[in-house]
Amino acid sequence: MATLTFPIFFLMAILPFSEGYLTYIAARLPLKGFRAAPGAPWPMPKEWTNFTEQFTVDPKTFSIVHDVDCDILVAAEKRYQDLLFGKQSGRKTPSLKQVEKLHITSGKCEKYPSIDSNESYVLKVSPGIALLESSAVWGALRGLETFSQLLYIDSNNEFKINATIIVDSPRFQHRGLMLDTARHYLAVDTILANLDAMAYNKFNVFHWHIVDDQSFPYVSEEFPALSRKGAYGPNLVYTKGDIRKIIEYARLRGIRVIPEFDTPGHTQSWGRALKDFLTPCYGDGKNPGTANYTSHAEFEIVNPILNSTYDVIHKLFSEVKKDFPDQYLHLGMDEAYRACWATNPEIKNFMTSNGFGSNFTLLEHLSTKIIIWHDPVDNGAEVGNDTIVQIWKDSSFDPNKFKPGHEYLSKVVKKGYKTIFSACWYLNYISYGQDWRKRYECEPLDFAGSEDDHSRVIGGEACIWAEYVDETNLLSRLWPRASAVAERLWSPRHVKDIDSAAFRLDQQRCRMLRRGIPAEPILNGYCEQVDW
Ligand code: CP6
Repeated sequence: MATLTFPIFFLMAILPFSEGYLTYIAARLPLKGFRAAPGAPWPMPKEWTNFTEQFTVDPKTFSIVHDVDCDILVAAEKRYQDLLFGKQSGRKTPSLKQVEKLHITSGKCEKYPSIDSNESYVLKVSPGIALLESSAVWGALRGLETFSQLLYIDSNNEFKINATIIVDSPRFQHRGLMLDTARHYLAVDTILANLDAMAYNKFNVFHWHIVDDQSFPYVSEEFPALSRKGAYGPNLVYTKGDIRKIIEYARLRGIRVIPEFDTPGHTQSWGRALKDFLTPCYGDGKNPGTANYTSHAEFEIVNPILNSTYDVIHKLFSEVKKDFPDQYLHLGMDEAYRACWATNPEIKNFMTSNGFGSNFTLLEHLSTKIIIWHDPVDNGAEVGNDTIVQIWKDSSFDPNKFKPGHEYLSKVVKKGYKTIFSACWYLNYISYGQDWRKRYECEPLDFAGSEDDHSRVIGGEACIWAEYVDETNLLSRLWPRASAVAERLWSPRHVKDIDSAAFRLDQQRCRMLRRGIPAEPILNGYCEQVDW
């Protein structure tokens, strides 16, 4: 902390400020008279020093320049030239001292973001010029987004920006958002729009729950029948071209794409194309949970005995691995209703001698890293010790208390696994009023544990299961509710003043609206300058 604070005060001393300054460290209350400081960023940076001196920005002459050769930066500059001024590039010529350009000094130009990407940056807005410095291109992307948020239109109808110093880096490395394209198909354009919204909120992982019981929209070259028989329709699929487009769009925004092919449960749609792939459940082994889903799943669990099962999984996952460049694959493993297997004596014996782990041995050849839901670990299975475990259960079936799921998190962390927390961020649950507050107040590290235990929580994910979601409501159901999760995962732990957050979030919602994301309202009132 001390080493980071020093350069700030040093810079404050050398920047020429005519009107003195006012410092906001993250989470201070906004200025009196403002509902939130104009140009307030979301999520809150680690250190934000917002001075009172203002500069104008002229849309006609402002430019962004950078000094490393990087395709990601070239594309980002183009996007942000538009995002900065929107439809208002013809605003009247400003009068005051200007900020004429944003100069980006970014280190390494890496091709794909990864779990180790460095997203830190420093941003200084001073007379004449704004400087954005980062050691990798990913920080430059985050800093550009912040810069765009600092801009506001004042009562003179001019674009303004305050003298500012921001030193920023994320609190958690994995900040994900999960979409489910199996319960309802989502058009590629909707997924791209959602990636835009993710970038506006500094999310960096798109977890794509692509197939499930209800449909199989992934087009496989190895097994074309899977989507031919398992998708909702011949056009309601994702081709190789669609997938490439989505991954490229995400890459340019510093977002990883991690596909989930959920096994051994949730595989009913696979069974439409693959004979003997699934095993029937008998008697009491029928999944009691199917009542919650749209279709009854009598044949829904992978048959773990047959060699053909492993052959399919191996070939399919080899193909998936070629389509998706990320180091990680998500294998699901949630809600594999083990009582089903237990009702079949042959399978029961097989599982007793081979266990849940045979799936993993099989995938060693693919040299992929693995994420799973926490069910197998809860059931006592040992999974590879570099497996990342995602927590979803939240005891919400107990109506008397809102239990955000830390008991599950703490158990898994104490077994030594790295974890991703999602339990309190199931955005498919909706309720009347400001339910973003509950999401905002959920603190992942709010459980008793050592520093080591806490360090194994590598981040979290907002999840939107799509039984009741399709293109008509996805974006407005997610935004700005997911923004609450974004700030919890990016900003320092002490950023938790919810009343001041409300006004900044309202601003962020209006910002998203201006940028074409139909984010729902969180407060009464209206958005100014929606035509910006
Ligand atoms: N589908 C899959 C689901 C759910 C899970 N896995 C789910 C369970 C409970 C709730 C919401 C979604 N629909 N494949 C659990 C990870 Cl409340």
